[in-house]
Amino acid sequence: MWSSDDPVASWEAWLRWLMMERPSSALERAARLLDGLAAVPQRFVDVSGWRRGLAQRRQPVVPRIVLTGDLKAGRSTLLNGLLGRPLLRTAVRGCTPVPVTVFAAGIRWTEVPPGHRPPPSDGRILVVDVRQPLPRSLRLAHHGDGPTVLVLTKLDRARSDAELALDPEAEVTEAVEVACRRARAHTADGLAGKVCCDPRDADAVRSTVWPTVHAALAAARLRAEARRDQEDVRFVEALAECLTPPEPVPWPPHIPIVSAARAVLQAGVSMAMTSMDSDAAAWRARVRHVDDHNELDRLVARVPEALDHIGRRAVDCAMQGCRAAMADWADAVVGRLLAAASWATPPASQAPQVLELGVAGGMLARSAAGRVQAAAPPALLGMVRLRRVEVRRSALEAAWADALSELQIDLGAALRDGLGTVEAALQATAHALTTHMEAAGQEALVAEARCRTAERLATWAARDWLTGETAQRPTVAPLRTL
Ligand SMILES: Nc1nc2c(ncn2[C@@H]2O[C@H](COP(=O)(O)OP(=O)(O)OP(=O)(O)O)[C@@H](O)[C@H]2O)c(=O)[nH]1
Ligand SMILES: [Mg+2]
Repeated sequence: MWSSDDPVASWEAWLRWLMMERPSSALERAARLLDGLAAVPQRFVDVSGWRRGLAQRRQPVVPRIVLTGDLKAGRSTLLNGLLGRPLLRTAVRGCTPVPVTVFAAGIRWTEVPPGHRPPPSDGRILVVDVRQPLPRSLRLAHHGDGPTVLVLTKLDRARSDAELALDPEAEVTEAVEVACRRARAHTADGLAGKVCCDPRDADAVRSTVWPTVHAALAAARLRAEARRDQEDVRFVEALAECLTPPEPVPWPPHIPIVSAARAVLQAGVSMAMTSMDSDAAAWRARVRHVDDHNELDRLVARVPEALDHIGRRAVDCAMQGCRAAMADWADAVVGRLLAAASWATPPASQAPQVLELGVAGGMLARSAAGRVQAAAPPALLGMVRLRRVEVRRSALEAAWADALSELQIDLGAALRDGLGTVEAALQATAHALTTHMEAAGQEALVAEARCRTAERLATWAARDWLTGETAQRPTVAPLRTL
């Protein structure tokens, strides 16, 4: 059998064992195959699931027999009599309103009241009250092409009903014939047996009805066995199909870089714009509360510093946004790589390559600052000083808004110029991840290849067995060179 110490040698031993000891039935072969596959490490077949299925297949065959007929004919009483145990309730008034199933004597018995959808069956017992033989329109459980046994009951009642007739026995015989005719009309290939009885008399049922039912049920058992054989064949065919190895996944898988780079950059630009909006709004709020020239002068003097701060922070935020988006992207790439390379272990860290967009936020801010100061110069002298402070303030606010929107445009354009840099960073990250996965998976890959080869050979051997055909020997890479 397989041992992880020396897989090649033990695989060969296992194969020899597999090939030499040919079991007789398909299920036995499947069982041996599953035992063998269970010992192969890293298999792609769910052996335990198949084993469970196999265990179910090995349960004894259970024929399905349906008891049907008209209401109150004595089905439950008959079944109790046949089995020698009071398994079903019986009563003078109707008491089996829906189908009832019991497992007894290796058979699945189902009592089906007329008019109910019948379960699939291998044979049928038609229980008929001889005084009320099945009406033509009655919907009965179908016999499913299995044998039908007719059991006529309540002959004692029929006899007492006919007591005053000229020839009571002839009248009962006539009733039996009518009942048989009607029963045949409800059966496609004639009756496999017919018997008259009082089902309440359990001894008589065992001695007279059971032999007839038993003889007819032999055909039902054969049908059940044939059905089981078909299911077994389907099981084995499905197993053989499942043993076909999956298509190999191309390696390395394609990783789209250009679209990813755009998305990464866009994430950075959005972060930058959001940061500029909030910083600019905070500065505007400060300007709005100023109501004297000196204070306004001080603010105008600090415009370059404020814009420089806003520009630098925006670039920092852009970098943060890009890095976060790149980290998410790297996670997704690792997921893809892992899906393609089941043999590889994920890298310990998926940190993307360092990204430097090289955008100088401060420099862009300086040129904007000049425009703001020109619109609202800090040092106002003479008549200009007499202007109302609100007028100066609104000029400053307008110039600030213009400068900010220009700064945003300039910064956005400068960031977008960095697309090539982002692409290169993503490319480098993808390359690093792929290389890592390849290196980490080298050993596992060799083991996997051995297992695949082993499993392929097993499949080849197994299919030969299972299908009974001589499968062509697969081309297998020499194990020792892998
Ligand atoms: N006199 C007489 N009574 C019988 C005979 N067979 C059954 N019975 C009685 O008829 C009644 C109905 O019997 P069940 O076995 O419940 O009949 P069923 O076909 O299962 O009836 P439902 O399931 O209720 O439709 C019971 O009281 C039985 O004892 C018979 O041959 N002669
Ligand atoms: Mg009943």
